[in-house]
Amino acid sequence: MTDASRFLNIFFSKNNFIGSFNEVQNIPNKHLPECCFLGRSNVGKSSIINAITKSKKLAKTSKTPGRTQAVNLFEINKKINIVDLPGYGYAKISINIRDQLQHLTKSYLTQRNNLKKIFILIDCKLGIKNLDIYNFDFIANSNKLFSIILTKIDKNSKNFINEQKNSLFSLMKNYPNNFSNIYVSSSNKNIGILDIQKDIYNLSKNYEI
Ligand SMILES: Nc1nc2c(ncn2[C@@H]2O[C@H](COP(=O)(O)OP(=O)(O)OP(=O)(O)O)[C@@H](O)[C@H]2O)c(=O)[nH]1
Ligand SMILES: [Mg+2]
Repeated sequence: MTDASRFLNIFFSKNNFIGSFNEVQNIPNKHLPECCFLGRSNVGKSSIINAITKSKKLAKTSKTPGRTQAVNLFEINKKINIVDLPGYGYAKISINIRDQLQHLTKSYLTQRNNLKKIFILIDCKLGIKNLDIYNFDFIANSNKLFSIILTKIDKNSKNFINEQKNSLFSLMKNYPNNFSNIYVSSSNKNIGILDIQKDIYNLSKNYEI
């Protein structure tokens, strides 16, 4: 383990769960910079938060899609917030709840002023869906920054991962002012987690490590 990864693992393991919120105005900790994890249900948002924070059960994960149904706020080292958002695109959730969750997510993305960076997760095997593109457009129209994380790459070949990455890079030409980076990750195998930790750490500071 390198010094940088040891340092970051210690930084991120000082974490705590602040709460689950259904109204944006009730979310505390506005004084800290914040990043959030957005993506389809079951893409691995809660799992990657656990991988980043080196905590097995900080964010609740599930084999059943639709597990996270509120804005869940975690504070890291009293320096930065991480937010786990409800997933989208899960057909078995009632239309009523789906509308409520969509409204909550949209208000969060547009009204949360300390939100510095949005990580949009895409399941590498499934690739981009219409709802993902809808979210890229929505975020670009809200003048926010985002990076993409291709998840669960332990299930895919190197060639396939590169093809997915390249097609995403072409699509990102449409978002020159908002898109920053593409990460490839596996929470199960701890792949790509260090680079995401560095990115989040840098958001909590104004300099690069
Ligand atoms: N193979 C593999 N499976 C993963 C990985 N990350 C997550 N999973 C599995 O994918 C499923 C969903 O993971 P979650 O982290 O709960 O997904 P989520 O995006 O938070 O889902 P919602 O809360 O429903 O939106 C679980 O069964 C995880 O074990 C990974 O890197 N590789
Ligand atoms: Mg979840």
